[in-house]
Amino acid sequence: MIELICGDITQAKVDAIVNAANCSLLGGGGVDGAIHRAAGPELLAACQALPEVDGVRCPTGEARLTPAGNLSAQYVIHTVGPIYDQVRHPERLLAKAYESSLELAEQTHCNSIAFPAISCGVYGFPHDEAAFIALNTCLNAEIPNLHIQFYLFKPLDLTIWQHTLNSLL
Ligand code: AR6
Repeated sequence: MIELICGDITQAKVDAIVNAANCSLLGGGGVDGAIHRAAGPELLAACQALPEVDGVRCPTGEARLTPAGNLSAQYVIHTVGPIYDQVRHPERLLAKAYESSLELAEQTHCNSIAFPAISCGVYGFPHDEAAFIALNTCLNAEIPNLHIQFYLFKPLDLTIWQHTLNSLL
């Protein structure tokens, strides 16, 4: 089941909240900053404890799991979407970011997960294209009984996601 919500993802009542992070997993602006502020310093400490190679804790398209600090969720799944105009196949990497996050949710037996619009902020992904990839990937994931929420921050994004979901169903 996919549910579309206009609002702040830090308020989501789900097992896992997905963070649109950067490869360092050390925080940033946008939704990443909001999640770290709401979760508190325990989240940053959990990220710092993850293995890193040359400062990279999570390559683009992959995902990593941590506890969620002060958030009501049990886990934060940190994933890294592509910077739209800096990679050859941004659509493949965006789909992979969603797939990697869903795999971690399944492995950890989550019943519910909340996604933001990965790469749709400073990473510059066109929102209609991103909505199609996000929703199509989730619809094809076939994880039984996983309740998937999308938190769209801006009303216009909610409209785009709703329109895209209707066209895919
Ligand atoms: N709840 C839900 N969505 C939000 C929230 C929120 N509280 N705040 C912003 N958004 P962005 P990216 C939306 O830039 O493009 C960070 O600095 C926002 O309107 O957060 O993947 C990281 O550290 C947009 O639609 O993520 C990386 O360096 C969407 O979240 C970089 O930004 C994603 O925007 C990642 O860039």
